[in-house]
Formats: sequence, C-alpha cells, structure tokens
Amino acid sequence: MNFIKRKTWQISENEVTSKELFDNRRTFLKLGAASLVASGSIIEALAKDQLPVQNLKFIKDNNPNNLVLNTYEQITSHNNFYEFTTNQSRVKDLAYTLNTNNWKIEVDGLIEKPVTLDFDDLVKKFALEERIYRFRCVEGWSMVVPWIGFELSKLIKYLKPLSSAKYIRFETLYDDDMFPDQARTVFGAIDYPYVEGLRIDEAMNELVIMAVGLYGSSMPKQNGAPIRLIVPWKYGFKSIKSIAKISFTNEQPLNTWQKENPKEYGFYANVNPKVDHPRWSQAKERVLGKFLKQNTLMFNGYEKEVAYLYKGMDLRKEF
Ligand SMILES: Nc1nc2c(c(=O)[nH]1)N[C@H]1C(S)=C(S)[C@@H](COP(=O)(O)O)O[C@H]1N2
Ligand SMILES: [Mo]
Repeated sequence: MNFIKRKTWQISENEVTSKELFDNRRTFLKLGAASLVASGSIIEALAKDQLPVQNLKFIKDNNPNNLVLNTYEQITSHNNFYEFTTNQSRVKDLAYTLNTNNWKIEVDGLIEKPVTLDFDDLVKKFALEERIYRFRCVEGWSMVVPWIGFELSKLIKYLKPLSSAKYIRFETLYDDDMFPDQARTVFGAIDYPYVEGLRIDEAMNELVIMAVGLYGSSMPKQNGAPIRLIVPWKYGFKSIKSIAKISFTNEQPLNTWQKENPKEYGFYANVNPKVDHPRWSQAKERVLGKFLKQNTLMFNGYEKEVAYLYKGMDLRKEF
C-alpha cells in the first residue's frame, strides 16, 4: 500500500474522503479545516457548490510557488477544441457528443510490441498526481490549472520503445459522429486527426503529464476527455486532447499547426516572450478572468526545469 505518513498540516483536502466532505461540508468548514490545506481554493469552490464530485484519488500538489488557480468555471468554459467548433465559448455546449466509454489508445511504431491500451486499466496502473501548472495559449491568454494525471515518462518506460525511437507522436480520436467539425469534410477548420509530437527527451521530462482530470474530478469533455497531454512550458496547442493513438518514430512528427501554417507555427512551440508570433507579440498574456495583462515568462516559468533540453539551439529558428 502506498500510504505516506505526513504531518497534519500536510493533509490535503483530497485525503479527507469526499464522503465526509459532502456529508458534512458545513461542519467541516466551521471546524476550520481549511487551515489544514495548502491551498484553500478547492475547499472554497466546494463550499460554493461550484465543483463536480471529486471522483479521483491523487497525490496533492502543495503549490510551492503559490500559483493562483483559475476557477473550474473559467477553465471549462473557454476552450480550444476545433473538432467541435472554433468558437471558444461554445465548445462546452457541443462537447456532449464525445463518448469516452470503453476508450482505447492504440500504440505502434518503434516499440517492442505494439499494444492497445484500455483507458480504465491505464488509470489504475499509474498513481495519479495533481500538477498545478501555468498554461499559455499561443493566442495570448493563459490560466493556472490543477490538472490530475501521471507522468508520461512512466507510460513510456512501461511501453518500452526501441532505442531507435527519437520522437513520440500523438493523435486525437477521429470520429465524425462524435466531432461535428470532422464531419465537415470540405469546410472543416483544420485537417484531422489532430496530431502532436515531442522529442523523446522532452517527453521524458518529469513536467510532462498525461492528464485525466482537473480539480479532483475526471477530465471534462471540452478539456479533452478522457486523456490528454499537458506540456506546461510549450504553447497550449502542443497539449493534444482526447488521445486515441501513440506512435514512436525516428522522424519528427508533422504536428497539426505546423502543417496548417508552417510560417507561424513550428514543432517546438516553446513559450518564449522574446520570440513574437508573426502577427502579434508574445511578451504578455491575459490570464482568464483578469483585465490587465502580465508578462509572459521564458518557458512559461519552467526555465530551470527544461532549459537543458534546448542547449545550443537557436530558439528563433526552431520555434
Ligand atoms: N485535439 C485537439 N487538441 C487541442 C486543440 C484542438 O483544437 N484539438 N487545441 C489546442 C489549443 S490551441 C489549446 S490552447 C489547448 C486548449 O485546452 P483547453 O481547452 O483545455 O484550455 O488545447 C490544445 N489541444
Ligand atoms: Mo491555443
């Protein structure tokens, strides 16, 4: 059993069983239990009935940098998910057609043994962790999200790619019954399926997660249910949603946005306030729900953790 003994002040709201919390929410708050938690945001939102049922068990992120979380409402009502619509406020109303039952991920390419992973098994195999990360879209908006997931590195080790595999490639599900924009064969917004990729050494960095939820509960459909990638130091488009296929390759994958517009979007897409998008500056960003803009940080604030990956590269050319 992986029971870790901690001081009372390290007990997270997640460890107080959700049953206790829901049965006795008022008393819980009156007793000052909020003082036991690292960040009160989840308790606050629960008290206001703004969160869905907390159905995931996970290891809490103590949020050492005190990032201010965006609300569940903000995170789930402003979305980029072109398979539904390019209208960011409409995704949440259209996403019900995505059926995540019996979800499979096909794995092929440079790997000892191609397999089909079952999502439900996968979630049981790897311990879930909360990761509170900044998330920066290339369009200039950002948010802070308490994702729940497991490290991609653990999945890669489990899958045992061949040493000749230099890249990992992901595909979103292709199903035109579930995704209305995939059914618009001629006038669709982009070519489907949506594709993304990482170099294997990037993919092995411990910041990269396969996210299966946020705010303690399963991934909302509009955010990429049931499982998506999160690469917090790269522009949001790298964080591909609703993954149905993984391939190991020795060639750099042609990711969707590079294919659509290679002058504006590359493979790396590292957040970089000094390299502007051809049509706008990337120096600042607007946090969802905020009026004033804030400075964008190099590698989205994760320079210490990831700069080694790009030593010797010209980040203006390899954007
Ligand atoms: N399959 C798929 N994945 C996707 C997208 C998409 O349109 N389709 N949009 C990307 C972009 S541009 C961003 S900013 C994020 C948005 O994630 P969110 O809706 O959870 O904020 O998802 C990324 N992953
Ligand atoms: Mo984005």
